[in-house]
Amino acid sequence: MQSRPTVLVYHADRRYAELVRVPRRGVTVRIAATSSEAASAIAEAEILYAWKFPPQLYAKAGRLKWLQVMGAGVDWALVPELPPSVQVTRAPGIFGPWMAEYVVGWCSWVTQRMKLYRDAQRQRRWDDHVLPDRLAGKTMTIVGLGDIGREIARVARGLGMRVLGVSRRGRPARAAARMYPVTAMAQALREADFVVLLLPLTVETRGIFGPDALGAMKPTAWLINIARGAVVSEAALLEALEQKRIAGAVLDVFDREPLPPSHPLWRMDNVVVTPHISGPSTPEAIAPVFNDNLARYLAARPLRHVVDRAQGY
Ligand code: OXD
Repeated sequence: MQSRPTVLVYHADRRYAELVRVPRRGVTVRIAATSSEAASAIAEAEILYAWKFPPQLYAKAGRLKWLQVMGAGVDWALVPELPPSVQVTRAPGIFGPWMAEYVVGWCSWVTQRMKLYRDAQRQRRWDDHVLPDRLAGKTMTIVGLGDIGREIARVARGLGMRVLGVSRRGRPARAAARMYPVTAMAQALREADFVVLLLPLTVETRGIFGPDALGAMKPTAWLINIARGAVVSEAALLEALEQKRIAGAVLDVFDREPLPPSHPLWRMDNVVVTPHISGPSTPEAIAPVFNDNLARYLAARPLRHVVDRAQGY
């Protein structure tokens, strides 16, 4: 460890750096808002606090020991260029409440038939032929039951929903009435009224949600993807949506972001597109996680929330 380690904060929002609470021994905080600013600071950095750091700059990161990820997913951080000795830490406990409201909000949009009543309102039509439905009694299958999934499960259960979970090994979890290993995912999908994707993007999960998974869903079921676009086979999803083999999809993440204006998903009636906002990162929310780990780092104590680089999450 350098006597006064350098923390490089890589983000355009300066509040991330302003909220770094420096313990007594001190650190030097450097800020980079752009890739070229980062290029001139990375060689000094022992600690990197960043969102989507440019991988080509790791070649110069000779002193780097620890990367604290801002944001929920760590796939962008676990690139081959990142030196193997660097510890990566995530920020759990922050995104679950946001994403739970997103998921339950859009599930309610479906069951409360919000689109239908708004359309009727625009036409000044008193349409009382269709009644809303209830979330209570519906089944939500959450694929990827980490800390975010458990929070979504808690909120969904509070509304009377039945929650099934899918995880790598399918180990029992209090959050779900029943857990399934990923090899038996189709069984959990068959029962779902809402399927929520929350798996990390890894070599194993890329494209995991393809024709078989979509084919296992009920024609009345909705898919909600708040994981990564690439866990779903986009071609299979477009086909399932076009042929109405599933009721619809609420998509916050895409293969290509921003979603190109010519993309067919924009114009599909049974698709809701949101611009990757389901779990926003704020400097205020992540600062306590970083500052706690910074104090540990400087005291040579083990860091918390360390990512298993081999597993990819
Ligand atoms: C993410 C995020 O990792 O938005 O996708 O935090």
